[in-house]
Amino acid sequence: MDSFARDHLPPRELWPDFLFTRPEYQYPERFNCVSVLLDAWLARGWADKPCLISPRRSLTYGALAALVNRIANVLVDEYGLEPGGRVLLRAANTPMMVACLFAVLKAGGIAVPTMPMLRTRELAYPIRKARIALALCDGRLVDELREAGGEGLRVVAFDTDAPEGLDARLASASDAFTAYDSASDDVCLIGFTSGTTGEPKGTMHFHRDMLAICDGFSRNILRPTAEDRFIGSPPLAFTFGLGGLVLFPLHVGASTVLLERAGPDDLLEAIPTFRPTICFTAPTAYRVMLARRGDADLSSLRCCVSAGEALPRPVYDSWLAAMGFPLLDGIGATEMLHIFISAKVEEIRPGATGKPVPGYEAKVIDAEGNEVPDGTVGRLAVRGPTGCRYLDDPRQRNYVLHGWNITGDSYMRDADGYFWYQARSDDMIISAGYNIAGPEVETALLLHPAVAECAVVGVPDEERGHVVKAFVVLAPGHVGDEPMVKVLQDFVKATIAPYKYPRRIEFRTELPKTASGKLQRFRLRTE
Ligand code: 3UK
Repeated sequence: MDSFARDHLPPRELWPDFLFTRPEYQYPERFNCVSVLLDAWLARGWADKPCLISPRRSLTYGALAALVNRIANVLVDEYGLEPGGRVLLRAANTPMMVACLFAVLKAGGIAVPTMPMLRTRELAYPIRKARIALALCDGRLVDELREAGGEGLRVVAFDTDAPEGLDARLASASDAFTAYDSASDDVCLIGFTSGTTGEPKGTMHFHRDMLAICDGFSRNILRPTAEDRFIGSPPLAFTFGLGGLVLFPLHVGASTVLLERAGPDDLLEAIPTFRPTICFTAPTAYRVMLARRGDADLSSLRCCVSAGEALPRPVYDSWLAAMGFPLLDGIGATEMLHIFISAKVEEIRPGATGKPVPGYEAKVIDAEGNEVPDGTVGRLAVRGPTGCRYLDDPRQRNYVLHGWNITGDSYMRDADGYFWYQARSDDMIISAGYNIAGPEVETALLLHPAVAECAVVGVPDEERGHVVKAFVVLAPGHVGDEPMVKVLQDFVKATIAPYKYPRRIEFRTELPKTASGKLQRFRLRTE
């Protein structure tokens, strides 16, 4: 047994509190999450039911289970994977990516999924930090990984005809494999944060966490059935995607559509073809889908989850008007594995994120850690069945305070217990004594037809401390000149409280984003 992950968990006193009181979070002391998510359906006689669907290859539950077993046998017999061993995974969202992930977990290993768009430099960090010696990689993406890993990393290609690739080994491997009997608190996943600030952090998650998010947000808020078909954009290396596109569907015996490219235009093309019922993507993608949908037949959809960034009220309103059902907003974090505040469709309060997912507790605190009265803006603190455990990282002390996870978001709770997002705490702008939430100004700007994208930050100013500055990408056909600055400033003043208007506006052709598509406002702030 390789104890590296266990040995590099934070010291116990820096762990968040874990709450398991509700009946759905009672897990046995030992189990392998793959047995519950995959093998259980075969025992039920569902081997022929569709599971993974993709344009190139689709797999039933039975076919996926057999493939996972073959890969697990090769991992153990040929590549010497031991329980606790880390395996880096690199691919777009494909059936083989899912099969490899489950094979690693089933053999007791620890999966470290990475996004296909990461380059050599960005891959080197997780390889070193998580001490990874073995990688399974889509054959089309091996070059940069080999360069990043050097001598110490064995890279095995998959989805390739190459004789030394994984696929060639599978033919002779057995399709039977007994799951490693993991402890419910054995690490099975290290998810690296997308790094809106600083170096990525490795978040460690246990076998029980894979089920806790299914029994949390999915079972209580999303409520899918075996008849549902999932689709969406987030990479499986982003826990938003892992949960929404793999764990949630498999937990209920549903099917899921995996797309290698899943931008808004790709979704608009795929939805009429595959007729999914549930979609997971980011608010910006829903906004673009609405604008470009034309006469695409989206009628198969019954539920759409928005997370990753704040859902602007105008996007919520126009989606509801156009589609007849609301976007389901939820805030999640890599540290928490998935969504912890959201609302059932029938309990949505437009503009608010929602209430804590059953099993989670949330509160709003001040700088000293004291709870503030309802209606006051402060820092969000949460705890529940999942929580932050960074891999060997001093920043654990910033994220966990007195057992509560501090997500870095500013929130306000109303008298009915709904949580209202304000901004990332770093994106609250204090200008001449006023608190201004950058995202609120962005929402106002986005209502103007000339604005395609924007980011609002506070920049230092002698007189006011900070002033509101907007970086704007204009829609095609508009010119970023002085009159346009005035037009947009007047528009914001007429839309929200005038003191919030952007005193400075700079036009750009694009905005800095992370690999998972989030705005990197800190880069604009520090330019
Ligand atoms: C922000 C939101 C407002 C917020 C994630 C769902 O985004 C995810 O994880 P990350 O670690 O980022 C976490 C931060 O993103 N955020 C996420 N959702 C919302 N802000 N409204 C939202 N609905 O600042 C949070 O602290 O990349 C989302 C599931 C799994 C995830 N990992």
